[in-house]
Amino acid sequence: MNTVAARPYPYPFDPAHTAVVMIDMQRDFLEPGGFGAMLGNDVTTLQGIVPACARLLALARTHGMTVIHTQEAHDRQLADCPPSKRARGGLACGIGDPGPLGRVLVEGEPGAGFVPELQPQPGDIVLRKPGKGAFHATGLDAMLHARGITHLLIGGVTTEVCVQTTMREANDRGYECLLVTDCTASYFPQFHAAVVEMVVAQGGIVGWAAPLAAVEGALA
Ligand code: TIU
Repeated sequence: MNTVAARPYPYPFDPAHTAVVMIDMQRDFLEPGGFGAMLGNDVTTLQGIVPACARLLALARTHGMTVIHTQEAHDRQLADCPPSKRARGGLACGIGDPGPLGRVLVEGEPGAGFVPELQPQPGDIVLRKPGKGAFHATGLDAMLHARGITHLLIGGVTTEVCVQTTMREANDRGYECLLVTDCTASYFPQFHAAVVEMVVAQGGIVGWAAPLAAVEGALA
């Protein structure tokens, strides 16, 4: 067992039963011209976490943890995109429409791909998901059970949308989750801070939170 100095209290985990889940580090959310920008966001607010995310992925591979990259993207016919999701926001260029990074939030398009620094490596798992939570309409739960994974180290974007939704879904399914606080970011810094606080409040009602240095310290 390794133990992370975490909030609200120490987080014990066994790397052999732990997955790093890197949520949606895609060009569509981090680069100009993608879905995040179409929603009116300043995408540069997310870019600062990329080096820490790369370190977390490298650490996971070194210690034999399962690495999962999720990707919010729809099939090319948008058959898995609820009309409500496509209509939301009344965007001039929305989900499925042609944009500077290809069709917005569609699999196989440049925007759906991961940022260059965080490309999946051999042995990593890539999980496409149509929703904000990584458990909705995916095989993630079965995949984790099959590998004996009980603990999740979670990073990616955005903290209050896909990251928080996934962490709550995982918590309800019995996974012990640690939010790696400097490996996740929001377009709204105040939302990021609020999520960290609400996760660890009430005795860790959703799970634990700690910076990457604390995870590195636990594995040193
Ligand atoms: N808009 C926003 O903050 N996020 C998303 O739409 N998806 C993810 O968080 N991946």
